[in-house]
Amino acid sequence: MNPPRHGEGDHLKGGGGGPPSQAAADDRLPTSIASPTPPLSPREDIIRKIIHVDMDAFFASVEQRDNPDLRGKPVAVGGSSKRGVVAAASYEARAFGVKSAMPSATATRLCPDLIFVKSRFEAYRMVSRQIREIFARYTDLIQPLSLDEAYLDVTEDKQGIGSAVKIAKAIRAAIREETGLTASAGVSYNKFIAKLASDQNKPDGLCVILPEQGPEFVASLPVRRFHGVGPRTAEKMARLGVHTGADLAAKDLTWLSHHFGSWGEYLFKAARGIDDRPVNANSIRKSIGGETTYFDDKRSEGELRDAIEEIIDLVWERIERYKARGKTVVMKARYSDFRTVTRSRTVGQYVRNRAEFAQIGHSLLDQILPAEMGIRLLGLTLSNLVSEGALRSDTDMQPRFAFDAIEN
Ligand code: TTP
Ligand code: MG
Ligand code: MG
Repeated sequence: MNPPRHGEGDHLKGGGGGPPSQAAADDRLPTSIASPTPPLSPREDIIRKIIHVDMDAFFASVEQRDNPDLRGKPVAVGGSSKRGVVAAASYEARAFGVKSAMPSATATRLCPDLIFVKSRFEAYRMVSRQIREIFARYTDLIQPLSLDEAYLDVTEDKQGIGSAVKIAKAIRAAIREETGLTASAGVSYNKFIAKLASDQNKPDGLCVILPEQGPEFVASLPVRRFHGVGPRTAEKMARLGVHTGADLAAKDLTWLSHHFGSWGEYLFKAARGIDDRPVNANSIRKSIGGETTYFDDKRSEGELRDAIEEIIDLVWERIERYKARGKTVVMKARYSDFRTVTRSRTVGQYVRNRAEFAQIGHSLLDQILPAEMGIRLLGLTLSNLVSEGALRSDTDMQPRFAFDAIEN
């Protein structure tokens, strides 16, 4: 639906060196050769083949697909009210600077013709199920990060297709064919770079980064594109004179640990194109939750009730997706002065349905009402989990509504 903006021929831009053809490129992502650089993975003799797939302007594209009147127009999914926030923006809207997590009022100022559409999670979930089913044809190692994206480890070529790039192409074609939507894909040797690569030629793009191109590719990018570096971390880095991957790679581990704590080691490796994290298909999790950081602090009971409802939707969707059963619900609230409080309730029986979960959520909110000051973050977590099937961890799951929640 979105016309390809970039030909696949330029998929290696930013990768450094002359872009080899895709076929040639893929021949050089070997399944098993001696590692040319320090350990790339716990198995030093294996270079993994990782694909990161991410749908283009996901919620907005689904709305444009389902309502032809919206096609080719600037569309925002989210509330148009004064305090609403844009969840997703169509690429037509992005041309005006409209983007996810922007207050709707700002978006309207930037793009007066912007069309606001209410979210329809059922439709997004349906597409999410479809794409996961497509992924599963090509690999059993799938780590979803959110409804619209996942890491796939295709080192073991389940269908014998012969190359990671061919697999990525087949997946993109199947998604287009079966959902009527476009996805972008990044192909590389680790998760960190594959995710950067999927973003490189969006929308409807493919980008391959070979092991020898990794460090140079990372060096060329602004740090704000790194997964986990939100606006606040990017600002902090800028204050420290770190703007690009190259700036980051110039810092040693001691400096990084001093400024970024336990995150320093990850940054040290990432800046060098190294990421050992495996695609985590089925780790057992102990809790499931979600939280939102707001642009405008919320204080009135009405605002807070609306806010908790949104979080109930977000978290209940995850609970259902993982078929999680738990007895304890924890609410977290952070005040405008950054003080964080939690309230929790444990029930005798597992929380069975959304209504029950919602009732507990609101009763926890009651405990902090009237709010003593504005609230900048709200979250709910279901813990004390008993698995009803394989529950997987989403420790590096992207916050969907928050934009800086992973920075803490
Ligand atoms: P993203 O994949 O981050 O964004 P996107 O699919 O809209 O656009 P892109 O082409 O750049 O990938 O998020 C997927 C969906 O998650 C998005 O369509 C709406 C939702 N979302 C929010 O609700 N709030 C947010 O802050 C973000 C970033 C996403
Ligand atoms: Mg997306
Ligand atoms: Mg995404």
